[in-house]
Amino acid sequence: MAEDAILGFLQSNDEIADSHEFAASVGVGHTELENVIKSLKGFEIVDSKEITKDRWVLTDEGKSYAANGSPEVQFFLAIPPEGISRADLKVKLGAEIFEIGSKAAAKNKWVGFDKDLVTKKVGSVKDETKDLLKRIDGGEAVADKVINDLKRRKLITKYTWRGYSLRKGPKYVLKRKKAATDLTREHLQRGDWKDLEFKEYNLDAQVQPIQIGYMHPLLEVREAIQNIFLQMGFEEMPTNNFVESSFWNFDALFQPQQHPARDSHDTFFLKVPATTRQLPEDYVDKVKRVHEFGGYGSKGYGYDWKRDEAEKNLLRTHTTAVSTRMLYKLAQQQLFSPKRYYSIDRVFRNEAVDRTHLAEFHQIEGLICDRGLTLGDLLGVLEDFFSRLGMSKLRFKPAYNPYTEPSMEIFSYHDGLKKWVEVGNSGMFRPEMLLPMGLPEDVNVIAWGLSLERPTMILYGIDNIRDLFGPKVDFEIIKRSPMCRLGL
Ligand code: FB9
Repeated sequence: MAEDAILGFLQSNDEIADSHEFAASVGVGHTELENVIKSLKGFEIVDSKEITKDRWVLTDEGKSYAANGSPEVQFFLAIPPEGISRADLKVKLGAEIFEIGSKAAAKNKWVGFDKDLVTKKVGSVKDETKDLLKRIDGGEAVADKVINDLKRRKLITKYTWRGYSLRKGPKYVLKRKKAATDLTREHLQRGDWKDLEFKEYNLDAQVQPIQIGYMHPLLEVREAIQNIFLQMGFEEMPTNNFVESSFWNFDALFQPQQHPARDSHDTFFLKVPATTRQLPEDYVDKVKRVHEFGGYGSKGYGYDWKRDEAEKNLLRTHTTAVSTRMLYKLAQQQLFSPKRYYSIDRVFRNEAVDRTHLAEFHQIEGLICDRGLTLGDLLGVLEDFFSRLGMSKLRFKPAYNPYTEPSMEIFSYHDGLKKWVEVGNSGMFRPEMLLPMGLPEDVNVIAWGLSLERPTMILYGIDNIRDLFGPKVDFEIIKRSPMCRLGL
């Protein structure tokens, strides 16, 4: 109906100058007319120009004065010939009109105040404010001085009127062909496809956000890094045990029982169950001996190793505890076979928390177990692994881990941050860790680790770890987070 009205009017008129007036004349809402205009413009059936007009409209207060008179006139007209007390006049007018009206009426010298009595001082008054408001409401132009005064009193406000002027477009028709969105079997059968107008594809149309699941950034990066390990021939270790014994988390890695990391200030120990139920006894004896007396070329630590210390349960402080279990299991095989293992899972450390650190994080760990591996192999696999993460320039710095020798911190130059960034730690597991397991003497293990949170926060530009992990994560961030694109 609106469309026919527009096309019909333009057949015999050059222009529809004001879409608001036209909408009113055909009895439709301007929004409905606006939608029809946009559609007709999209098919070039009409040309439309957006027009804006600023005009003054009355505020709610202004409308009330235009209807009931200005406060000062209401104040004047409410005074009887014999006068009236302030209190009675306030009740009659209401506090707001009384307060505003009394000031303006006194300023205009229309009224007098004798103690509590209010009396008229003139016979009649003219309500100029009301007249001006009614003229503005009718669209009449008034002097700027008047506008400024009424605007200051918040009786009028500026309204920007948006509308359209319309003319025939290059593809004007009196009656638009039905716009089809799909070519159907019926169209082909009937043959009326020849007369159909097909809607243009609007490739810029904003699609409705679809309510689907969204991958958390950590899971995006985890999946990408898992794929890197899998492409490099690594298999995943079973890390589905957050609770570990101190034996597998520390002792089996040749980490001495006095090591500060084993203190409750750095480690979460369990109260229930406080101790592990079973350990591989013959292996425990070998671990005990290597700590106390050494062996395999090592002099050990020379302290009394305590089993009850090894039996304490804790939340694993690193996934290397799982790596140790896997290597021990590998060592029990009759025939040694080389392995490449990886894991990405949560570890827990009782350390101070801040914007980038929580008491837990996801550790990424890779290890290769084979005969004759050297530090060169470690450097090579690190170059390969990190280059797939998009980090080609690596530098290595000697470091210390209780269970690896040599050990190296890994640094990469980050072009975005324009600085060298520590991207992980690495090393070769010590013989005191590997030989008590029963691995052949010529077998070495090269390994490295990094966190999942650090790369994720850098890749997604998140500077507070609480925006990434924990109860305060904003799901909108997750919905908006792009796919993870490593290595670019
Ligand atoms: O992840 C770390 N940094 C990092 C990694 C990637 C990255 O990518 C960006 C896109 C460019 C950016 C930064 N780090 C290791 C280094 C530092 O962040 C460090 O301050 C914090 N470290 C954690 C532990 O700190 C309590 C990160 C975590 C870490 C450290 C060491 C290991 C694992 C995780 C390990 C190991 C290891 C060593 C030898 C044998 C087996 C495992």
